[in-house]
Amino acid sequence: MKKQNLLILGSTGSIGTQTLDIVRMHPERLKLYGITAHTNWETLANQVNEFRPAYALLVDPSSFDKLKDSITHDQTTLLCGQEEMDHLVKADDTDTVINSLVGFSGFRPTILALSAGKKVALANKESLVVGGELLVPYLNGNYDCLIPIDSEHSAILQCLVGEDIRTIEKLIITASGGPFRTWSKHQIKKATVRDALRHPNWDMGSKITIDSATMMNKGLEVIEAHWLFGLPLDHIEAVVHPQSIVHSMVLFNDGSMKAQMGLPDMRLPIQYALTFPDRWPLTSQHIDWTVKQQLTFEPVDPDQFPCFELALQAIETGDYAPAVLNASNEVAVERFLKEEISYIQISEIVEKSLSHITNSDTLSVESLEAVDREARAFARFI
Ligand code: MN3
Repeated sequence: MKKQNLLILGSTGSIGTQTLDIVRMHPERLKLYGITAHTNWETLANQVNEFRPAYALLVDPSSFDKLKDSITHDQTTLLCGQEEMDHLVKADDTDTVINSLVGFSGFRPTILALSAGKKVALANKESLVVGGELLVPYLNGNYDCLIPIDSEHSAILQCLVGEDIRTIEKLIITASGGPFRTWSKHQIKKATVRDALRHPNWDMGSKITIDSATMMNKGLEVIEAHWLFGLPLDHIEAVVHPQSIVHSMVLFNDGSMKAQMGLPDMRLPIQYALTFPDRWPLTSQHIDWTVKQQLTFEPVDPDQFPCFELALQAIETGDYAPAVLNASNEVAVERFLKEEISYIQISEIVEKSLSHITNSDTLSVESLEAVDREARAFARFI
């Protein structure tokens, strides 16, 4: 059997390192062709020494010498800089691009990979949130070329195997509710960075953990589902499910509802994105049905999570609004993590950015990048 050649964009992050766990478990079927990191040269060096991929790329030039000096063999070609990433994405030997870049920077590689006919396993939800309209033409109405790693969307995809898309009544995306689910509005006003980083069920990067606390993440995921599954917004719903066991659900037109369940473990959606529509074995923890289990569901409280509402408004406005939403949120989260602004100012910055920045140009990669820059500059100084 021919091995699947993988290129992991962002191999040193949470999704990247868990993807490498999957590669370790299936050496007979998966081959690491290339890995890239932004600045973390030490972890990248360890990965190069262990896996000996054909290529390794560090975006940050200032640490490139340190990376070179840490490599113990000569089987890997070392590259530096953003432009080289484009070549790796399009390379003949790349079968699958695992895009686990954080933020809007992941959009360009996604569209490049799809246009080059590569399979994309997508953890970078911003690609779809910001540029969904430009990606849709590459999807050809099937799910083989752009496969979500996001656990909710992976759950939906797993529920849809064997189903006719026209029979879908609703997609129901579950949300843990984050650390502030039970906090009053008054308490939330005083929330610190430490409070917001304390996610109850998932261990993830800091950007997405803050997005989970504000529930911006769930808003982005509704937009992501809208483009990925080609359904209008009124067919997509979010529900709070604090145990994070049901990863999402699909309601069909005969009233039947399918759910995909499991203990939270990102390795499952990562592996499924590589094997879809097949399943491979994965050693993991299972739900123990011999002890009492309680699964609960509650509606999203829009008052408590203004970011969720802002995301829905942005996709309803369409055009550049999701790009403004995403860019201003990325900056606001950065500023919150640096303790420059308070927790509630995250949604205020996003709201102000949405009402200030508009653009009437025809949608293109370049115009989205221009709006992204403008929104970032705006969000940085208010
Ligand atoms: Mn998710």
